Amino acid sequence: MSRLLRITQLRPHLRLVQPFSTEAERLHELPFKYPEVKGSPIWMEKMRTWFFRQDVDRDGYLSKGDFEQQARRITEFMKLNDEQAKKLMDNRMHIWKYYVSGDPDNSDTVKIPDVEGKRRFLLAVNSTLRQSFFETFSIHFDGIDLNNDGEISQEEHAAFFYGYNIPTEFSPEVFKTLDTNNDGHVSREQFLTAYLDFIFSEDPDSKHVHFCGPLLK
Ligand SMILES: [Ca+2]
Ligand SMILES: [Ca+2]
Ligand SMILES: [Ca+2]
Repeated sequence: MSRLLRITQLRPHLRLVQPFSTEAERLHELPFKYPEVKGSPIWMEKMRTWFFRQDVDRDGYLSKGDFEQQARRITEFMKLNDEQAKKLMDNRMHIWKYYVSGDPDNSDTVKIPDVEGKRRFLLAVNSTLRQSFFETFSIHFDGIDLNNDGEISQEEHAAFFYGYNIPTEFSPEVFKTLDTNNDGHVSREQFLTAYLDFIFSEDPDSKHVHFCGPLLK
């Protein structure tokens, strides 16, 4: 059973549990600075958008094929060489394996329903799984930082949007909200801060509401 599917077995009254952390792990604490997610309309809209963006073949499910397509689209957009393309595909498969971790079945065939996924996701974001979101998003950063220089450039960000089938015309505006020190690059901290805010915040006025492009109604 996949990690997200297993989330359905979590009891609704489950509350956040603060893990052990040190000052040096300030970034790792970010997910726990947000209160319990209630599933407000703005949050549901964001999650609908997030799932839809990852569902690249638009069949209403998240599957391994979607993650393969993301890698292929970015490879095409950035004209990556074979070695870079393989590294990117490995990265996407790493993320996919996280999604289906613990699944005793063939993970190629495991699919996560879009609509059900949001309900399950609400349980997940209010559990200790918050820490694993942080880890997965950090791996995601590695897959967007294609030249491995520790920062996301404007072009790499546009490729990230292209991989999700988000019109790249929206990339520059979103990039500006990520690059909070305005130096033309998005650091891992800036990326994670925005991604976590997108997933855990219910503030409709947050500047990270459009992390995955325009919200889908
Ligand atoms: Ca799909
Ligand atoms: Ca880079
Ligand atoms: Ca920056």
